Amino acid sequence: MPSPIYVLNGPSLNLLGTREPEVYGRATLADIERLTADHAKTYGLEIVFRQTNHEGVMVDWIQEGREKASGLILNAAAFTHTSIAVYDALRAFDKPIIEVHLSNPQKREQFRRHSYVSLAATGVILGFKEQGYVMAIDAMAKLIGSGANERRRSN
Ligand code: CA2
Repeated sequence: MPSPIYVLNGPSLNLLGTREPEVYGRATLADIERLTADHAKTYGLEIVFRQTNHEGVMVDWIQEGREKASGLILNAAAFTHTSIAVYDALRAFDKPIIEVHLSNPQKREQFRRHSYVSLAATGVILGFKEQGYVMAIDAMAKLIGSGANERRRSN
């Protein structure tokens, strides 16, 4: 089995399911973790799923992933729009990076339209609520060539 895919979540995503369901959906972060882990399993992939409200912790986890992850799925929440520290950590991450957002920041306030994460990401998935994480697993499995893909190719 390849190294796990790191799925990292930024500030206030621990509050999902409690407010603004029309923007972010009804799923809690625990629901999203289950959905993502179950879908990853269908490709023979494992995930490490985490959330933090702290920018330095996010930087530490991205750096940890350089050694321990086969790819990164990142919803950096508000750090997306503000954090050069996260951007610099992503620039040093040499494996695929998929940026995910539950909402579509492009059709919201002006300050959400710029993403430092996008400058370093392999690809971006916006606006599909919790299904975006499932779509990111599909994309990541293709990018890293999961066991399931390997099996399909050899048949
Ligand atoms: O749409 C996304 O996934 C975002 O990353 C969510 C962030 C926002 O700052 C980004 O612009 C887009 C906000 C996450 C906070 O989520 C809450 C959910 C329920 C209650 C309070 C906060």
